[in-house]
Amino acid sequence: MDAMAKPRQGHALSGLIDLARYPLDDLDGDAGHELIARCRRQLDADGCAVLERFVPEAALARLERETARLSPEAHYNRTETNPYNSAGDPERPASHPVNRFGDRTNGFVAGDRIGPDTLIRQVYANRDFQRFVAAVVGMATIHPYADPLADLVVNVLREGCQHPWHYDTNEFIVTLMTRKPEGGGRFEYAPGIRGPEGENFAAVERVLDGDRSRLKSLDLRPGDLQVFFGRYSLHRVTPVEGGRERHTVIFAYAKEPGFVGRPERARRIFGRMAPVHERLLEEGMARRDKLAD
Ligand SMILES: O=C(O)CCC(=O)C(=O)O
Ligand SMILES: [Fe+2]
Repeated sequence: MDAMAKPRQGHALSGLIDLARYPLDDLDGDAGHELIARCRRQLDADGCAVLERFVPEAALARLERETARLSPEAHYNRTETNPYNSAGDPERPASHPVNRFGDRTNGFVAGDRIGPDTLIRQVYANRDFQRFVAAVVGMATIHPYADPLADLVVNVLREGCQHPWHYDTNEFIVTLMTRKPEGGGRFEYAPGIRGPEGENFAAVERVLDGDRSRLKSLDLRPGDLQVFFGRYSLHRVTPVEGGRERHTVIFAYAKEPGFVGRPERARRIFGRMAPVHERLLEEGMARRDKLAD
């Protein structure tokens, strides 16, 4: 037995994450530094890092069963959205990206349905995993959300469901695919198509019109972990084909502790609020009342 094997055996995530390939338990060692550097290079290059087979083959069936068990709890919501998640602009032509709306029908299992003993919550809560994600995205520390619905989520796409072309508002997103559909459900993105210097509407319009010249397309497999900066890279998930659902776990972290999503968003995504959202709503109304006086 080599010296490395010992701590791994005892690690909370051993067996669930391929620690030989992804030494989360030894981030300060050479292999840990090399792993973080490799992920950061990928993110620098095009805003996306994929850690293939992050969950090893032997644990995949358990993981897939877990999200399959949770998936009937998904709340589905149907919206039409443009890439900016904003209202359209009647002053601009119908072909303009702000006026291009796509169907976003999506299911989400809320975090309060995902118990502390589930595999995915053990990963989410694990300090070494958090430390690893922070290092990869270039933050000193990251914190689990204080939002009991949006902290850890299973995204369920059944036949015909998709994420139309959009940008994310979060700085980064960490996802783990646990089930792949028979067809479709491909993640496609246009790396760095916009930036702090501008929207680049002309290029975005070309993508929406079907130009694939600057697109990358990922063939994610169950067990692959993805870290993605979605603010500057237009992206989508193509419609799922066939009866097999596409399942991905979304691990949400914030720069600061205590983050809670907006109550309206909770209602839209999960069809309900948690007590913390209700409190926020009441406080907001109380503030507005005061201002009106
Ligand atoms: O499921 C994915 O691969 C990405 C989904 C996505 O773009 C999002 O949730 O904003
Ligand atoms: Fe996204």
